[in-house]
Amino acid sequence: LELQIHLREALDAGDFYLEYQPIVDLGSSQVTTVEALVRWGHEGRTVPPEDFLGAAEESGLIVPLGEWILREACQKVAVWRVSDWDIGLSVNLSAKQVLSERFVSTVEGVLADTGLPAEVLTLEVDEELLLDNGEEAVARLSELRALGVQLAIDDYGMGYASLAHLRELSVDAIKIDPSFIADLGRDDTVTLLTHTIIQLGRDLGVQVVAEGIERPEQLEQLRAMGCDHGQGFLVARPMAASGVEALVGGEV
Ligand code: G
Ligand code: G
Ligand code: MN
Ligand code: NA
Repeated sequence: LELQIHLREALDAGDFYLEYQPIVDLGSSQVTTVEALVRWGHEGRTVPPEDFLGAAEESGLIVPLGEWILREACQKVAVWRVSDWDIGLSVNLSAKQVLSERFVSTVEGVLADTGLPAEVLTLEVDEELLLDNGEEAVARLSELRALGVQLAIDDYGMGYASLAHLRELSVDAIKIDPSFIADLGRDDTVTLLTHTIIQLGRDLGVQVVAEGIERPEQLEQLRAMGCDHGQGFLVARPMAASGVEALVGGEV
């Protein structure tokens, strides 16, 4: 409860900030998208999202916090795009946010206010959201997609019935869970599964992003498998907005 009060105060005080992690096209090595990642600057140190998102969900603060994250990131990327940089934005959503009453109109309003074209924004949801909330989640996400934004399934492959989700809901991208990438080339089953996910994405016309690339061999293997996009500490770490500005139009 004390944490929940602190979080409310932090939002009012402007103590949350965003980092951005570049996602590259594995063919060209160009940065195509940045994923916004929230942090809490608290008593001189940075608190990672794992340590406060659960409490923010429980208290419902995730709704105004999520709106702040979306607005802040869309504003930044809209400015970066003015200098002719065709950069996209990916934002993580939590279940409570997606299922909240006004979320679709919030997204619509933020796009209108910031002037960011809808198709430049990707909204990331994880499979748990679909597992736990079935029809309601699918209906809400379909409304969001009808706005013209893109949908991505985050941490893909970890959930039960991963394949079925692709049938219920049209998505634009799947992000392969880092646990697969960690064992790529080291575990034959994982390597085969990763290959299969990439192939599935190609067959369905869905973009595939590999997450958690840390070693050069992983990058090479993913390229050879025809994976579209990559993200991970080897490519680039999450960075402040000023770090992204230094990349404009260039390679990481
Ligand atoms: O950035 P980091 O590795 O610390 O993120 C840890 C977890 O927090 C990841 O699961 C990530 O998806 C989640 N996360 C990071 N930023 C946001 C955000 O802005 N909104 C939501 N809902 N989750 C986020
Ligand atoms: O759940 P989600 O995919 O949104 O989590 C994103 C988080 O994963 C980011 O906040 C980032 O800190 C973390 N991350 C990104 N790349 C790597 C990586 O190469 N290795 C590890 N261990 N974590 C990563
Ligand atoms: Mn994500
Ligand atoms: Na996530």
